[in-house]
Amino acid sequence: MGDFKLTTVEEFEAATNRLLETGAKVGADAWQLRVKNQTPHCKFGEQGICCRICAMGPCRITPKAPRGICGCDAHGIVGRNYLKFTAGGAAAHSDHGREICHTLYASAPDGAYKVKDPEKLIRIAKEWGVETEGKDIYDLAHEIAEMALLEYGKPFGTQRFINRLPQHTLDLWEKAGVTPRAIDREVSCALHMTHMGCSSLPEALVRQSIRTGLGDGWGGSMCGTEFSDVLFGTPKPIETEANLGVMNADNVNIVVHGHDPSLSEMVCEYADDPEMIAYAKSVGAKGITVSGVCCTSNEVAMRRGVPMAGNFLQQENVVLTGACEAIVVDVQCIFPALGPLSKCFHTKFITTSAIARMPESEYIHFTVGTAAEKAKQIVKLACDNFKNRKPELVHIPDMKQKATVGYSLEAIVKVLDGVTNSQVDVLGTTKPLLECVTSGVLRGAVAMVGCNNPKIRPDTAHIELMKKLIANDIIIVASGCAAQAAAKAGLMDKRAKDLCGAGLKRVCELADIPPVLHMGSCVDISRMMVLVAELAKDSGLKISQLPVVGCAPEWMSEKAVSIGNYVIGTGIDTFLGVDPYVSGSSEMAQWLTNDVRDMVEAAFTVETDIEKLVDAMIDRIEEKRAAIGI
Ligand code: BF8
Ligand code: SF4
Repeated sequence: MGDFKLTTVEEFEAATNRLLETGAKVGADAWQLRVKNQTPHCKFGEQGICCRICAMGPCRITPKAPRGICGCDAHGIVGRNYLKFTAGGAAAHSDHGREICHTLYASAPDGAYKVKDPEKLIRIAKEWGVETEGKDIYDLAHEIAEMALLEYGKPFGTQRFINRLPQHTLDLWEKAGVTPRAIDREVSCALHMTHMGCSSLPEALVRQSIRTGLGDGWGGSMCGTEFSDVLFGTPKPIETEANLGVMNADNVNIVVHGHDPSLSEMVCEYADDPEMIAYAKSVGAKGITVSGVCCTSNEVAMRRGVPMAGNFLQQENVVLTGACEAIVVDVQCIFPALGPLSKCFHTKFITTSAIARMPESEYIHFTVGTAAEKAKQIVKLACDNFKNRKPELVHIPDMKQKATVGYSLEAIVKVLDGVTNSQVDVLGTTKPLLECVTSGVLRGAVAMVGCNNPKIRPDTAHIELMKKLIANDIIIVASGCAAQAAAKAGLMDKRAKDLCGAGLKRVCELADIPPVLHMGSCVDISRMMVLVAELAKDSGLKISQLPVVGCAPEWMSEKAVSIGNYVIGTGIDTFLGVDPYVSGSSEMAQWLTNDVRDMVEAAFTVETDIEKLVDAMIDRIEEKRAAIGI
């Protein structure tokens, strides 16, 4: 293994503590302090039994007061809260997808946004029954973008991308009444159902949660992924680095944070511009380093190899280095804390979207039409800020790991073909991967996704689970902040193959891959859904029969709940390390962990003990293998 060694959570924490010392010197607040002020959390909120959807309340359920003023019981209140949570997540993901469709609609051969993967565009057009022969690629892009935008509000019919699923899943959905209609309709219907005096029946609320989630996963998120690929290129394996050590004290540091690649792609483009690099040198820096936080980081890492400064609970750390000239954000998962925190340093906190406005930020309204000009303005502003750095506050932890990222479905199919050298067609097939699984070389796969949450020691669950899974010959596909946790630890370094069981190690060697494959941002969990659909079709099995499970051990956001719903909705058992505020209703807990299986052949397991969680996943994978006789 040479000098390769994983970075431990203890080392992450030591680096963070050193940064918090700088923070204390300048009077900065930090999430570690705010968690203390918020603990213990409200018990009613924790159990999901507080209702404030009408002005007769708020109503809280206790043994003495088992019903709200309208008569709603704990099960109805918990169920409505759960559906609202899902709707918030589906709306956020899908609106991100919608923005990408608008960007595609504005693409032009001489504009800021071009079509970088015309083949993928043509493939989707054919899938959607659109004539492509002899058509100008930009005309086709605009036609497909408009069709995609109509998926959000079409009055009739269901989502186009669901035709990628095996017939069995479609039949199941029809029977259960969860086939997703227009994306906005599912969100809207969810909010209608949770209005005062509508649904309070757990079964109905769970059903619509699944349907709303499926509208996200097989609708809005899938549009986000597919059309980002068309615009910015379908990811291929690429080398990068991860953790705070990717920031460079000699350079102007720009950190991109958020989710929508329309902004970050442009910032990266201009940061690479020789004119801008010369400008950075003119202000005394040696160059410009762009690094990322959260999913925007995943997007630019997958396509450009831009290094990853960190994940969700590390966002304040980038400012605490004292070496961040600008943190540029678009939407989602951005701490409002960055406003006051950046004021303690020289950092410019630049917000760019009308969707995410925050106090104490500099707002540079970014639109597709003004993208080039605004991106240039942002890079220049960061360079101009270099001189305001306070050298006595600068400390960048010397901590980073190498990572190979960029495993889109297309890339996975291609690299795994190297294992068996079977024939591939245009998109390729998942047969080589299936052979590895059926032969037992690989026991199965886990999709590890989601956030950090202070309720779990940050990154511990991700890293410990991954270590044990790969040691048991279970390959991991990861996205979002889970993927960044893996990269920071070193699990996306190809040398991590030595931590695997003999079977997975062999696959890593033959295919030249790390044991944890970076599949992208959270909208890219749609890539995982297409992968399982392909595996099911290629094997003739049902999705629910595949030895594959999902896991979000440190999740925190509404988006994660929407994802959870579409992952189980697609037939994949999902393991959560944080309870989705349903412990206050035995009926809701029963529905989500058991009864929902009758609708979609999969359910949630909630387990806060990491050891038990990983063992439960391994057991489930082995049960599934035994059931199909492999
Ligand atoms: O969409 S994993 S903290 S960054 S919500 Fe957010 Fe969670 Fe990170 Fe990406 Ni996903
Ligand atoms: Fe209370 Fe019912 Fe109003 Fe909810 S809807 S706040 S339970 S009265």
